[in-house]
Amino acid sequence: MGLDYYDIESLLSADERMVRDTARKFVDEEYLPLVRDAFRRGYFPKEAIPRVASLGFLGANLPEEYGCAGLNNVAYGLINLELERGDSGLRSFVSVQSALVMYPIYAFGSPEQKRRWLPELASASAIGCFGLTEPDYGSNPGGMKTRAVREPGGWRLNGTKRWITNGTIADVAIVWAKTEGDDSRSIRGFLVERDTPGFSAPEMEGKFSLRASVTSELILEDCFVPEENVLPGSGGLKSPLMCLTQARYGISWGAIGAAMACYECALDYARSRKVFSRPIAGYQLVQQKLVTMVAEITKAQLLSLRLGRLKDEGRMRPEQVSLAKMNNVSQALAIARLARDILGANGIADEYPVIRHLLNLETVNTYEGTEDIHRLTIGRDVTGLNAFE
Ligand code: TGC
Ligand code: FAD
Repeated sequence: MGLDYYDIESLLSADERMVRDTARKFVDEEYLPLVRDAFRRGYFPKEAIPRVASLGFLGANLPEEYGCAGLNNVAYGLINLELERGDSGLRSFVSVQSALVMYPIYAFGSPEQKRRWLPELASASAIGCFGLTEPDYGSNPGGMKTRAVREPGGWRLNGTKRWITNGTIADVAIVWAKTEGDDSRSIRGFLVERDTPGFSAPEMEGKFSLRASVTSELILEDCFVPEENVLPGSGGLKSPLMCLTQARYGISWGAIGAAMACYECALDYARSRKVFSRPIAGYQLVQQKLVTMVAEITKAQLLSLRLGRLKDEGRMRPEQVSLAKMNNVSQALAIARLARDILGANGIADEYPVIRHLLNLETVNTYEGTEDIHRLTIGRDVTGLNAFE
């Protein structure tokens, strides 16, 4: 079960607990044995993909008619928590497939696109990626340079996307492009299939974070995309931002899992590690660090659970998601740093999961909107003044 200082367990339904336990068992028995070597050598353990799909974790909160599990958003959040207790790269894989590929097809796709792609993506017969960020446009995607120009029967796409999770292994990329000059209101989503002439997705090298995850460039050189591959319901920057709201919701839960893994490791270590006369857990300075972790994890658990209940009631606002993503990830990162410190020299060794989580959380604090961007989003909401202009 893990750290549960406020008996949050009793706020969960039997179904939610069952889903959580299934994800926990998968991570403990099947994923943790793979991830240390994968992180060390820098690859995503793809052998886990069929299991993740067969357990119903892909698009888990989308309807059963498309081959999905039809779970509520709290159960979906608990899956994210457990997967990221394993590794942020595993949660990233599931987040991208679910919230950034299946969700936009579900929300903006034609009936044919939904019938074709959603069951394939749920079963992992197809893998997807989401191309929004560009080399010069990350926090400000409205400035993107990627263009789609109309042609008979479809569109001609040119541009480069960078830092794209799953890119190299994706069968389909959701690519966001402007269709009229430099106007962000003209942004639309395109389903670019892997074998499209002019499309390539080289993997990016040299990451010290999310090493057990595929991160890629997407290069589009005169790619022809047929009309039936445009997401007909997409229009304007708001469409990709709506997808980000879904993914950020899951990340707010996921970060708690990484924090719990770090806390539990630090607590075990502090109880058994003797320095001077006794276990370091008996020293006040170490207890202060552990208590900070307990307090921040408990607050994050309550924040995400409340957010999930609001989402299930259809009352969740994007700015509330910003608060949970900003708080939970930045606190998880602070917790990972405290845990690393408690482990002393062992804190930098991959014999323990802490340094891996710490390095991963540096990415998680940046992607899906940096901590600063979420702070300014909340600032705009409470003051009515826009700091982005
Ligand atoms: P702005 O004028 O604020 O908004 C344009 C329109 O969109 C609406 N909107 C949202 N709708 C839904 N959800 C949200 N979160 C929304 N945020 C804004 C807004 O109401 C407006 O609607 P309308 O009807 O008036 O047109 O746009 P802006 O250009 O001022 O930008 C605002 C800002 C900075 C907050 C936004 O650009 C932003 O969020 N930037 C951060 C970019 C980001 O997060 N990129 C993530 C890329 S994907 C990724 O990182 C995947 S990692 C996955 C993994 O591996 O797990
Ligand atoms: P910048 O926008 O250049 O920001 C640099 C710094 O400036 C940050 O500290 C930022 O907070 C700060 N800053 C920016 N604007 C302001 C402001 N107005 N006021 C104050 N400070 C500001 N993107 C995708 O589209 N799809 C993916 O699948 C994906 N996966 C990713 C996987 C990994 C491993 C990583 C690292 C990134 C991924 N991203 C993905 C990209 C990610 O979303 C961007 O990196 C992120 O949005 C930040 O953009 P940037 O890196 O260009 O930073």
